[in-house]
Amino acid sequence: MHLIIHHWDTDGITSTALLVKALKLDGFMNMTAPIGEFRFDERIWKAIETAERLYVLDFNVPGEVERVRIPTLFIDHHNQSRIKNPLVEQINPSLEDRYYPSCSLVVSERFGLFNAWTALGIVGDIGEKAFELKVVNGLLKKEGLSRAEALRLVELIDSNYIVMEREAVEEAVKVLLEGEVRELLEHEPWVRKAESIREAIERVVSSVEERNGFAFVEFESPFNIISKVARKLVWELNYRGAIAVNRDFHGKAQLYFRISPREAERIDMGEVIARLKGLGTNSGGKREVVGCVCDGDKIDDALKIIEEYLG
Ligand SMILES: [Mn+2]
Repeated sequence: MHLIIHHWDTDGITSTALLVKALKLDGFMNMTAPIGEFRFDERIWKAIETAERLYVLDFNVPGEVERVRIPTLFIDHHNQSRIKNPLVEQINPSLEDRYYPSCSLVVSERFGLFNAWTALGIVGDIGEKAFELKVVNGLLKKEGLSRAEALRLVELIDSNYIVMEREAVEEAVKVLLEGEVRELLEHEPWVRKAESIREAIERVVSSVEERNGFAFVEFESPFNIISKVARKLVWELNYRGAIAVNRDFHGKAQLYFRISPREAERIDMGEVIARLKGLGTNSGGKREVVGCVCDGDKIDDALKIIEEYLG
């Protein structure tokens, strides 16, 4: 059996569909990791035991495949270390300092198969910026898809992981392989999920409070919408920054702090991340964002740290 492990987002799903079609794999099995966790869990390790060949797509886990003992093709575009396991062939242009906007494009080039999935993977990973790329516009045109339709398709495909349905993510590969791209726009289960996600985001955003130009929201939701909420508050509603707290995300607390590029000149996010980690939280981010997951009893201490930076 050929086993494919892929990222849960649109790029991971389209990369998988491309690989299956390019290699004409039948009798394959595809799996994604527990959503939000960059690791192989027991379910995946068990499947690897019975597989003859492994593919890992768009999933930045070089450390995990060091332990694999079957022939593996690892295709990615994230910055990562060189894999030393001789059973693993690692294809990643970033190893030669070449930036690729998506894994789907790496897969397409490797196998010479380009279609709407290639473009959707790119739109999924970099959003509107994808439309600055000739390859994206060319493929969308060929498939008769507008930019709005491409964005909508990404919203629909991503709805599966945002509502945290691992099995639906895995099934999405089959949905892609079995239907026309255009039909996906009407795929009922995805349309319903995308609708509940939109509603949940609207509800949260409408409860925003302002503190010194910063947006502040607290909510409880099983959906992984916190980054979208913060993005909307800063990018669309133009707050200096946004602090969002999901007090019950599958039993954990999530905190997200996004600031505008202007505030990023004043606030040292690296320092914020280090201090949040110092509380024993799982935190990470970059220049303009910090995400943090922790037990509920730590969230108020985390908020106190962030308040110090609001100026
Ligand atoms: Mn990707």
